[in-house]
Amino acid sequence: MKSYSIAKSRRVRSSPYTSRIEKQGVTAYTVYNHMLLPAAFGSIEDSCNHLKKNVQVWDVAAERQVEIIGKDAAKLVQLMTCRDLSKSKIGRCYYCPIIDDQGNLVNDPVILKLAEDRWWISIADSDVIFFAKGLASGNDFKVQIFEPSVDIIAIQGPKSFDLMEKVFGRKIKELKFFGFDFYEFKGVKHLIARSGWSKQGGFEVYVENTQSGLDLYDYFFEIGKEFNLKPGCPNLIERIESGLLSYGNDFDNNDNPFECGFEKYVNLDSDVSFLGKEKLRKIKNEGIKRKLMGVFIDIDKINITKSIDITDDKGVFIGELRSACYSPHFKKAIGIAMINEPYCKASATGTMEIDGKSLAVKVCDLPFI
Ligand code: THG
Repeated sequence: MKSYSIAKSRRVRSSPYTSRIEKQGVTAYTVYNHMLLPAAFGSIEDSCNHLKKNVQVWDVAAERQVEIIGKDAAKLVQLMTCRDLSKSKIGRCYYCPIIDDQGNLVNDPVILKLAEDRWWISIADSDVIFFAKGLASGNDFKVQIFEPSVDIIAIQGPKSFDLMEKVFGRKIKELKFFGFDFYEFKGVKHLIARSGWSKQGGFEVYVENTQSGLDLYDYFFEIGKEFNLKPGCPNLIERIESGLLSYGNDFDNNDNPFECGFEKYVNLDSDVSFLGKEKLRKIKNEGIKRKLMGVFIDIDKINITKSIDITDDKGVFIGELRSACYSPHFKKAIGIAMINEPYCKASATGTMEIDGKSLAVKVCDLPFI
């Protein structure tokens, strides 16, 4: 396959860590929230194996924050998500589908409650800031909405706990999953959450003091040898095996949260008000007609750049493949597909065509592992 370089510009923003990851051998970027997001450091299979056993430091500055602050901040944040945040606590992260007036998905961020009147929405790849500003303006909410200067470094993998203890001390190991607190590095406090876009365990440092963040980045690699630390990035194979969904790839604004398996984050029975609530109630009562499922594909190399139709044995459309990779764990290709009723159940089968070849597809539940 021919490869191209990416034309950088002000519009395709770099991160504070870009020059570092380029020295460290980044080989592919994607663009996420109008920013460079590393996509590979050489073989993604090797990186996946390394991530499952060791620890990696990732430049995930492209996970941008939308800060909402002011008297009506909590009201606005609640209006945007179908997850009931009325009992939410300061110092906690919440995975929250953002929903529009039609009950469709706008984003699937992690939301951090910094104070009763101050929130960060740590967004996936869509312009939540304009959605928030439109709602605030239309409802005359007393809030300020902006993108703060925050550039996340993720530390992921089973050895992340020992690496982080060495840098921040024993207390960091007491942090609960999706909790956050402030920890000091050389006299500068950093907000650190136990979270990250892998299922291998880890942390995310929300860097506000850029110089200290760069020092921290370098310090990880200074002391990381004993943990076999390597630079990395969100890994396509690991995230598909783990069933971590990607907005824009696996689902988008044409899909609703029930179709995407987000029902546990849809709270229709509480009395909080949010956009699309009645639409979601209707969708729930009528039942969904399709669902995101896992698929095994009978091929050993796959790299898709658009969705691919899946058909039944008569050639009738039954769904579409939206993400895929070769899985070393299963020794075959796996993917995430939106599958119609009645095929959206484990063991259903179909067919797909790639490069003129007809391939057998078998449906399964998510997550794979
Ligand atoms: N970290 C931060 N911001 C982010 C991401 C992140 N913004 C973009 C993107 N990732 C948002 N998408 C997700 C998807 C899944 C999870 C986090 C962000 C996730 N899910 C856990 C799971 O599925 O097991 C836990 C969800 C839960 O609370 O139940 O971690 O990675 N800062």
